[in-house]
Amino acid sequence: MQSLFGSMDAAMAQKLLKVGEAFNVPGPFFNYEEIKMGNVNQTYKVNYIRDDGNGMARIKSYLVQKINTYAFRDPLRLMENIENVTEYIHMKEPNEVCLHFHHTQDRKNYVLDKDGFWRLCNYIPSVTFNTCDDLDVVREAGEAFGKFQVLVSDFDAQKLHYTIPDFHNTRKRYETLSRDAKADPMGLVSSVKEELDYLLSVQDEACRLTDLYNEGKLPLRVTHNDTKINNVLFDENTHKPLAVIDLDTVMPGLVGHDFGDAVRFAANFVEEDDQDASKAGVDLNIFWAFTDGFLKKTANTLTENEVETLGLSCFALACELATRFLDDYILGNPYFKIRYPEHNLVRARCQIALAKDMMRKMDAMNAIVRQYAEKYHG
Ligand code: GN1
Ligand code: MG
Repeated sequence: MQSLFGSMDAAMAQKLLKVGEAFNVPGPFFNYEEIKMGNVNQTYKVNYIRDDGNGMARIKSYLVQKINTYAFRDPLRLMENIENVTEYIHMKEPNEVCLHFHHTQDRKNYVLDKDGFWRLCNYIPSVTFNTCDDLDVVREAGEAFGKFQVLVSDFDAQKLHYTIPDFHNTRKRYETLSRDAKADPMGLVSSVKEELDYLLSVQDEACRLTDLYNEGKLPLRVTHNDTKINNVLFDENTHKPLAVIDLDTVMPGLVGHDFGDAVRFAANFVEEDDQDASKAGVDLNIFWAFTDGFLKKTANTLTENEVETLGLSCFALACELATRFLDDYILGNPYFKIRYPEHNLVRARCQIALAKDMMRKMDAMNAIVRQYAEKYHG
């Protein structure tokens, strides 16, 4: 028999319909599509039919997400953070587009049922970029993340829960990798010896950012912590940034975490899971454009040590992600979504190749950072 929901998975459609009902979304359910972008949570664009006021039907969309509670062990506190941070941003910029999470009858911004932990927010019509050669767009992304940093800089960090403790503690990430490699639960470690050896050989350099913080040489700020360029929504026509999204990891952190993560994602010649790691590397033009945008917004707020370690932070984040992907591969992929068995290993190799290229280009990267730090330090 043909399903009422056509090519959609009928059980999933029913589930999303139920979630929508719990959040009091009006109008008949039309359809849904899965948004495959994130590597941790499940995301769906859910469409409803509305009357446009002239007797015609129009589509009204929402975003529904199922939180990965293996990654986010305390989703209630995560939603508390999101509520506080989004409210704070909206208060400061009431006229800007922003995410708004809906509430249930009993004023909860989530639904917890036998299938998981769900939330629902407005859908912002926009485009996103996984890779981008347009330097203006990259510069705008740098400005958007820089602006976000300044916007949340006076948010009371005491109010923030650590949604994932030690998220960017590179030392801890290395400890975890070493421990899991020793345990070798899937018997895979002998096949990744080259990757493991490389990562361990650069451990001290990769952890220098974390060490400098522990020595009191870098200030703790409120940071986004997941600054992939696809977490900036751009206007479909003008390609100007509309909003920074994915606030699950807004926590106290270092400015280098946001800068470094953005660069390791956006300035790579290839996507982070390209099967041909030999193509990975830093595109200095992209690096230059992102740095220009980011420092335009933040240069005045940064300490000397922060500026001096921005180049290093890119290497640190590439290595940190490589340790995370490799660790997940060794454990049988419990954390990141994968599309094929070697996916996490492919990701790890790509980050390693990128990290090596960053090492070769570190002087150039530092020079670019210095140039823009001086330009925008007024
Ligand atoms: C995860 O789910 P997504 O794509 O926003 C991860 C990031 C990684 C990224 C790698 C909470 O982000 O830290 O950099 O994958 N988020 C979490 O693609 O672990
Ligand atoms: Mg994320």
